Amino acid sequence: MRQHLELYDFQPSCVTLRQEVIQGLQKPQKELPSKYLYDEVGSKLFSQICELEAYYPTRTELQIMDENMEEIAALLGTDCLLIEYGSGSSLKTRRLLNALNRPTAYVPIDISKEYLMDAALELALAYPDLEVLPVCADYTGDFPIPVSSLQVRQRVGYFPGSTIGNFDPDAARDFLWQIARTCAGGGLLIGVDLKKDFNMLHLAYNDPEGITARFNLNLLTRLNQELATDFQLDQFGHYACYNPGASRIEMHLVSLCEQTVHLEEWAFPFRRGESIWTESSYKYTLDEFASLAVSAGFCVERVWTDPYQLFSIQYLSA
Ligand code: AVI
Repeated sequence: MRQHLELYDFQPSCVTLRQEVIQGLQKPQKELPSKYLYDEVGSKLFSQICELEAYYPTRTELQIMDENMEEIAALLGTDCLLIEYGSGSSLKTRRLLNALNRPTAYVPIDISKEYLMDAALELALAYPDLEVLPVCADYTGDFPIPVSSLQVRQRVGYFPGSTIGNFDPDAARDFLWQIARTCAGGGLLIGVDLKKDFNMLHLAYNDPEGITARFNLNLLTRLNQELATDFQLDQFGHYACYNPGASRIEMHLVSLCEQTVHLEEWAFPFRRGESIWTESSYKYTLDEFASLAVSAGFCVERVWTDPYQLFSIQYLSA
């Protein structure tokens, strides 16, 4: 058993966060990158979202996975280096690792260092024969993938949860292209959320328990803590709606009054009702996603869905 895990640390600095916040709050439509929703508290809140009745993607993806695990494992084959982009709690990974025949190494990549290390350590203890190589990074960035000390037959990317939906289409293609290069000769197992009834989508991002609202507002708490901004949390509200023309959920933080927020010498005025756009979550048809995957250099090998076609898991070869 490996008692100690080496961390490959490429965590973006506070300077990057500060720059992106200043840039984003100066835009006519204020915006903040959704990756900053995932500090330690945000990651925990997101795990709670995944348990919600209203949030169908997680349980549907798990159900599809469970029903098709044998076939999925057979496609991935033996002796692979599994690279998970945005590993979070690595919950789905355990099911995959249980089914995989002799996975050799696992590279979880996440931006939240504490969360990553906790999850990686738990996994290393649960799978003593697996080489766990945690990487703290913004997974869309440029960083080297650690080399396994063991014999690896192919690299397989794992990107569940339809996190690809949080990328605008051009950025999604660029990111998939980057994975296709990293995993050339192997493939990518990816979860993709599908277009559906608008009301179901609305409920998933406006849960009655208010966890998604807390997740969204936590971004402002984080900025107050890490950059000493002076956001008044009770003066902003969570707002999420589906934009059918753009095929995406848009999540915002809406200013409930006229106010000014400060970051050092910078002042950012808000009108009442003006919002900060914090996240997009694109929904695809199977054909739309196939075009995207092909344009990024992948070949769609296999698609699994649930009986209501709410969600899909796809294996793309690179
Ligand atoms: C991580 N990602 C796929 C989630 C989604 O559904 O877009 C993030 C999320 N935002 C609010 N609820 C869940």
